[in-house]
Parts: sequence; C-alpha cells; structure tokens
Amino acid sequence: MNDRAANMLDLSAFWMPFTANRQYKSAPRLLSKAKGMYYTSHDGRRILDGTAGLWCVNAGHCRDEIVAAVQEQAAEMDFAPTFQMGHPKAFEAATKIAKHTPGDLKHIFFTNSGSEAVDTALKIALAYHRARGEGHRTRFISRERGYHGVNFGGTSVGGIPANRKAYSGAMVPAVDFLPHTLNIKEAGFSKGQPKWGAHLADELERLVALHDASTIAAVIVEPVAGSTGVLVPPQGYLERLREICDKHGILLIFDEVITGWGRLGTPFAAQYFKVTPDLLTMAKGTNNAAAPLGAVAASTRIHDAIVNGTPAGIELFHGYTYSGHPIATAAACATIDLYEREQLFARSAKLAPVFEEAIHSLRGARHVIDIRNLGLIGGVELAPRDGAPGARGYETFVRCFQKGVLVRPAGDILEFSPPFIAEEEQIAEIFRTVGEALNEVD
Ligand code: PXG
Repeated sequence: MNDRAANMLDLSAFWMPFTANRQYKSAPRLLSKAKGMYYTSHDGRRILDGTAGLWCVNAGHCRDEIVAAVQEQAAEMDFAPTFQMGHPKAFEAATKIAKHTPGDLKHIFFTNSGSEAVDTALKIALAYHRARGEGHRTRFISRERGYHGVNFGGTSVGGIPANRKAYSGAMVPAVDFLPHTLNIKEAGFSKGQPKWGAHLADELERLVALHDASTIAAVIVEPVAGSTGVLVPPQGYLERLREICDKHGILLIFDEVITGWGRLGTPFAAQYFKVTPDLLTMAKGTNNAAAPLGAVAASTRIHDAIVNGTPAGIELFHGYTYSGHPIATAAACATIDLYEREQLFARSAKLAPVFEEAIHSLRGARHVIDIRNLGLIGGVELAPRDGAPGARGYETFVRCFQKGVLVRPAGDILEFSPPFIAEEEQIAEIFRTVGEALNEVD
C-alpha cells in the first residue's frame, strides 16, 4: 500500500483492541508487508521487528514453508469440524506439539488464542478435581501483575488493575493473588534471574492457610511475566511454588503464551527452569502466528482422570468451532518442522547472551531506571514523567518507529522479544536506536 492509498483508508469502523483509538487514528502507523526480520510500513520504510510482532513471530515473518502450508491447506480443505469428527492436521499438530511439551503433558486441547487457552486450562482444572470427587476445589490463585488474556476467566485471574476495572463487579468469584516479584531496589538491573525474592513464593502458604487447601483448584502464573513489563522469577521461586502446590494437592498452571516455543532457548520455560506444571497454555509461537491458534497441554494424570473417570459419552463439555482449525494446525505443523530443522531454539539460546549485553548497554541512558532480561525477553523501565505516566514510554516507542525499529511499550516499560533469526547486528541496532530515541524524548 502506498501513502496515497493509506490516506484514503477509512479508519472509523475498526474499533481497535488495547489501543488509544482517538490518538492512533489522528496519526496512524500502518504496516503493510513483512519478511524475515522486517516489516514494511505503508510509506515504504523498513521497520526492524524488535518484538516478533506481539511476541509471536518467533521464526521471523512470512517464512516460505509456513506460507506454503497455509496456502495448500486453504486450497485443500478450508474447514472441518472437530466435534465428533476429525481431520489429519489437527492430530498431526497435536503429536508434533506433544514432542516438545515437558514431562507427561502430552494431551493437547486446541483453542484459537492465548485467552481461550487460559480459560480452557482453568476449566480443565475444575473438571479434574470434580472428576476425582474434589469438586469443592474451585478457587484460583494467581499473581499481581499477571496477564492471562481477556476472557472472563483470564481477566479474573489477571493482576492488572486497568484490565479489570470496568468489569470488576462481574469477575469469576474466589480468586486470590500472590504478590508480584519485581523489586527494583533489591534486584535492579539483574541480568537473568534475580537472586532476591524466592521467599515471595512462601506467600502461597499464607493463602493456603487462609482459604484452606481444600478450596483451591490451581495456581496460575507466567513463568516470566511478559506484558506487564518483563518480571523475571527470582532464583528458586518457581521451584518453591511447585513444592507448595504438591504439598497441598493444588494444580500448577504455567501460562506459556509468551515463554513457550523457544523464547528462553528451550521449547518451554518449564524445561528451562526444570519445573514441570500440571497444565500449560500456549498460543503465539505455536504456529508462528500465521493464523489464530492456542492450546492447552495437560498431564496424563489430568487427562485420564477426566477422560477415563467419566461415564461413556462426552467427557469434557468444552470446545470451540475452530478448535484444531485445518489452516491454523497446518501452520503449526510447518512451524514446528521449521523450528526443528533450523534448530531455532538453540539459536535463541545462543543469542541470549548477545541480547543481554546489548540491552544492558542502555544502563546509564537517560530516563532508564531498570533493565531486566531472560532468554530473548527483555524490558527497559523508564522513570515516568511527572503527572503523565506512560507518556515517556509511548513517545519513545513512536520515536523508535520513526527511526525504523518496532518496540513495544507497556506504560513506561519498553519490551523486547526479537525473532530468533535475528543477526547480532540487528540486536545491536534495536538498542542503539532506543538509546538515540531516549536522548530525544523528554
Ligand atoms: N497469556 C499470556 C501470558 C499472554 O502474554 C495471553 C495469555 C492472551 O493471549 P491472546 O492470544 O488471547 O492475546 C497473552 C497475550 C504485550 C502483549 O504487549 C501481550 C499479549 C498480547 C498482546 C500484547 O505484552 N499477550
């Protein structure tokens, strides 16, 4: 699309998600093409993608193999139901996914998004306890600053006040929250996992004592919290959560929508931290974001309790028209083949120290009050401008976009998650550009 066509585009009908619609539509930023590490903006500029879209295009954009798989599937069979019917790609994709999921989490339930994966995992947790005669376990424990998507379950276990505010009267009942683990004073500018903070997991014991274990179905956390500004778990923290859950018969759910599919150099964060959850959610990188797709991986114990523990007939009254959609699952098959063939998780692991050094080069830059990173996930926190929180982050993002680099602002925290095919020079360019932008922004 050229500039003239962009100017003629009617922007009024599309009510944009998580967007300041009025601000955006007064000065739109349009992307019209993508290949490899780059987007092309509508005015023909090359934009280096520092965020893999929205943490999702892990293998880089428009990879030929994935494009071909989508095209072939669209031509061969557009849609087939998976309710009491099936088609090969859904089974193939589940098998390929299960090759990479940790422990015995080998049972894959398909959704269309991370939000749906989260709500599905919460429902599976409830169904599991009920199937075992513990239907009284209905409470969920999550964490402040957690993001688990936007459906009612995910919003209810979400720890971001703004995301709950308008809906707060209608949340799922019986949710409590662990404290988040960010402490800039104790662990500012940590490289990798902070040494400080494992004791925060003991707050779970306090919540168990308060509510009684018999009321608690599951704990849900992101192994590394992404969208609230990259909160890396302190050393020993996730291990401790696992121990406490085990002690009290509580399921542990890892929301790996961002950390899944190689972001930490292993297939999932569970393998990186050597902590195996009972349920694991994924989306985004599962099919390189070529079509909407999410999934829940469930352990054999959970799957069997529900599937074998139910009298003949449908075992789980849950599912989406598009669970295992042919095009989305064909894209997943091609994506996972590509991850394996190009050993992209190993490449992500190899780039992580380069990324760490590059992001920490911004220490001492104007406005920067903290830098956090793990794998190919990074956050740079800026001091908020007096009386205008978020303005500095937003202006820096716009400035970077004008300079040809896409970063993601979360308030005054800039987030980074490049595709794994990034070259070292491209990683350097991302942070060089951010440094320049910070010099120009008040
Ligand atoms: N869980 C986690 C951990 C996520 O990060 C979701 C669930 C929801 O996924 P869907 O596919 O329903 O969007 C997410 C999504 C950001 C950003 O800027 C993060 C997400 C989405 C959009 C923006 O950090 N994460």
